[in-house]
Amino acid sequence: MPILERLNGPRPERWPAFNSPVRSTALTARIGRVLGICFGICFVTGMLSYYQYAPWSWLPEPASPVWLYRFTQGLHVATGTATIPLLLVKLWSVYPNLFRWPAVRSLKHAAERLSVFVLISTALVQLTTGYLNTLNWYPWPWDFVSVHRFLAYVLIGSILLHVGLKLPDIKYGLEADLATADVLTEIPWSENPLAHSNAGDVPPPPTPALSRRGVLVAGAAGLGAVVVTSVGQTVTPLEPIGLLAVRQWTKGPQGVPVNKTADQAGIIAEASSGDWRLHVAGRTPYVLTLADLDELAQAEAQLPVTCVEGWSVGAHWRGIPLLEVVRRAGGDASSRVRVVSLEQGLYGNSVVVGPQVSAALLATHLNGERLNLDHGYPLRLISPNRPGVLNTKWLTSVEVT
Ligand SMILES: Nc1nc2c(c(=O)[nH]1)N[C@H]1C(S)=C(S)[C@@H](COP(=O)(O)O)O[C@H]1N2
Ligand SMILES: [Mo]
Repeated sequence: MPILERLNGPRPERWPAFNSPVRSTALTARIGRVLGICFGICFVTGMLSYYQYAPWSWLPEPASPVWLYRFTQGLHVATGTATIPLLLVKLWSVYPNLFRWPAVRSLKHAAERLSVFVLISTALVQLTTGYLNTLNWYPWPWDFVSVHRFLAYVLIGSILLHVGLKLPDIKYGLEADLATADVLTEIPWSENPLAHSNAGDVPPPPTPALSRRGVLVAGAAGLGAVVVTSVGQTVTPLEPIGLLAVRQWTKGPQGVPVNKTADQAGIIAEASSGDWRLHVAGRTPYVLTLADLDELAQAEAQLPVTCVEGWSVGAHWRGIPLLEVVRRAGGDASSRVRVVSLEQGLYGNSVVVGPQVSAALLATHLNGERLNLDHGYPLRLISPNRPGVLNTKWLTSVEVT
């Protein structure tokens, strides 16, 4: 069969008897195309998120559109979640290949199998840990952010290699009709070992209960169900059916979920003390009380809180423009500003530069009420088009340089 030799190298001697005629290159290629698009979007939006998380000093993140990070991170989590059912259907559609014999038929075939092994193992770890991360659950000792990024490079590299090596099959599969016989995956009945096992009357191959089109429809339904029940964490109208969306905006005080409570941060006493002051350091240092802040807090803004873990919600804020605080300390829109929390540690401070200095707010009020202690009372940073993790809560000082 020349086309087979051309596409797949030497033909395997033995084919698994359990290979269902529902599987075909046309089916696998179609699932693979959607899976590839989802992986691609997930990779690009993931890289964008890393940039937002730690922007390059020569390219500070823009302050508008204010919803951009909310959109790209929502897309990242939605496409990442969508790849889970897609990957499972894709694996189901090809796994009998593992049982073809001989296991390695040429150098190209060996390289192909190795890249597939790396691809599958990386994808399974990446998707599982990524999904657990959206649940705000980190049951492992390593640093999620760096491991997630490292695996993303390995995964996208092995996908590109896999696509490159499989290009002729992909081309054949996408051009092939879904309904017709497949020279790459189907065992001609005459060559099937089962057909020769008992001489005489051999029953024809069983008619599958599900068509290939049926598999595609079932896969699309699985993808749709998973996405629709998880995007409620960011597409707020879908919240009521958010079975898989754990972080729901109705579940937090003042209509906004809380990632870390004041109790967990261990700052309740200091934050609620009457002695609280905001210390501003700069060319002309000064101190503000909460009463001073209230007098100044006349700016209002509609800005979303967008957590890297995938939930986001629009909110109405009132506070002081950061730029005003900076100017009083002798700085200006080009200053580098560091806001510092009462809470020490990883999320205890945030550096604001570039367009964000003019766009960020030091908020005292959320959705028409004084900030709840869990949302950062007495004062927090809120900035547009930035990951939530950079919007430091429970501020104690602002450093202008
Ligand atoms: N000091 C401090 N600020 C913080 C955090 C924190 O753990 N400590 N969590 C951040 C994260 S991850 C997010 S998503 C937002 C969420 O704000 P919220 O809890 O008011 O919704 O706060 C950010 N600010
Ligand atoms: Mo977050």
